[in-house]
Amino acid sequence: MSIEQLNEQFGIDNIVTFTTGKGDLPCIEVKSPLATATVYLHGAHLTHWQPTGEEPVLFMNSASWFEDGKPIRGGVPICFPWFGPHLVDENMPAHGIVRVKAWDVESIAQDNAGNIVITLATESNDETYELWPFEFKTRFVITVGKTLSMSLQTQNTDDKELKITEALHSYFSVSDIHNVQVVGLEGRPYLDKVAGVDTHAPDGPLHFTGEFDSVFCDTQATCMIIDEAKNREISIAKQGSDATVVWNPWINKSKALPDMADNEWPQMLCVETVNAGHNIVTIKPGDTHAMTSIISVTKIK
Ligand code: TA6
Repeated sequence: MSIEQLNEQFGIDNIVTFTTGKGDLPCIEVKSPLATATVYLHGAHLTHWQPTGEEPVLFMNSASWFEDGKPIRGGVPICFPWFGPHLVDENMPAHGIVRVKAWDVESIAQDNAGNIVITLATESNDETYELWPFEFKTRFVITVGKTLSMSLQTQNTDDKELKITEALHSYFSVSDIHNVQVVGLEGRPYLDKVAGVDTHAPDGPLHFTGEFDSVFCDTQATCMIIDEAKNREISIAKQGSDATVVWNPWINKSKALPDMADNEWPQMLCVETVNAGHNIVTIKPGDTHAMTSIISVTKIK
């Protein structure tokens, strides 16, 4: 559909507009009294969310690609139907197959509370079947308001079980990674992917002094990013998710990533809503599984 057709069918006057974004990719611009947001149809990728009266909550990297076939780096990449590298074939794309697909718009509406509810969808086809031989339909429901809700809903349209791992790989904007902390994972066991060891979090909040890439399994906890310099706490609550990943690439990994600016890593922190590691999701034929991340921001003082 053209931008004009998308606006005709799904636009909401002065609040929801389809436009041509970076890389000439089509995107949805939300400007409501409650918040602003930007969602690219490429990968159903939310790149911006800013509640009224707050600074932008998501980090967008200035060197990100905005190209067909390549993932956007920043905002909320959708990792599905696998998280991380493919378990057996290193030639397969990292983090699955849908973050580089063009998703379709299923509906856009304003609810009674003034939130904008955007439903995007994608489903299996010959191309995805080559990469992952299963039939599925996945919807991404984004509710944009003073709070952000993102729900990844996967329906098994196959006649055999689906086994998936998945993530809402959210990049948050922070003042300086050296000066923020994460609460909610105290004392929990995790896989430290940098050191390659299983270990335990400290009893207190997480602090960051170097590259941090950790998978916390078996946790449904709400996490908080405490950012005193920005006078805010970002709450990451979740449903249908049994793992949380925390990531900052630090200086060397940033330099090694071709689509990451060298000097922006201090301003980002990923706290990801995940099912991965041994937290694998099994979906029976005909069933639907939902994983939801609910983001809210409060002032510290
Ligand atoms: O979620 C953390 C992680 O798995 C890291 O290991 C790093 O690979 C990051 O995702 C980014 O992955 P990407 O494929 O987007 O470069």
